[in-house]
Amino acid sequence: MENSLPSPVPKVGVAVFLLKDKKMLLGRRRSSVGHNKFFLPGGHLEFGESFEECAAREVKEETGLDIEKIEFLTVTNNVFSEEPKPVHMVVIFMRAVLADPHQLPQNIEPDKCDGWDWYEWNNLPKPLFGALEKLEQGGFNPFPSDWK
Ligand code: IPR
Ligand code: MG
Repeated sequence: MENSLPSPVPKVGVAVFLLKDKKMLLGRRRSSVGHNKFFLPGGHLEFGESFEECAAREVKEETGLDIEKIEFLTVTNNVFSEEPKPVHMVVIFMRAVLADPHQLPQNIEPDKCDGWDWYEWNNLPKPLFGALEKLEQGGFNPFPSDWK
């Protein structure tokens, strides 16, 4: 029998632009992929899940927040060859708002994130995780055109 390791396969992640006033929620990652870089709440798509279900579940698991008006925005294809081991991640970007605007984010998974805070799109903390950096540098705007 041939003694070879299975080939790595691309993974699917869902990230959420959670919008509030002129800001969005970001945290500094403690996970091995994107360690120390700022990114949106989100995580891996589970078997059978819709993008909307994944977005709501990941935001709840990581921040304790309930979200609504969840909608698809865009997708990026990312190969992180510089990570401890190479990772190929297709990231589905969703947009959402707080179900109750008075909710406050909690850092429910402190092993994965330093903490959550609200940042303006034109004044984001650095360094950004590559998938988000790509969108920012490409001039992407996650806010609806009629956002007040
Ligand atoms: P989990 O699923 O643990 O939240 O994974 P993650 O935060 O490393 O997310 C990976 C997919 C992201 C980059 C959209
Ligand atoms: Mg996550």
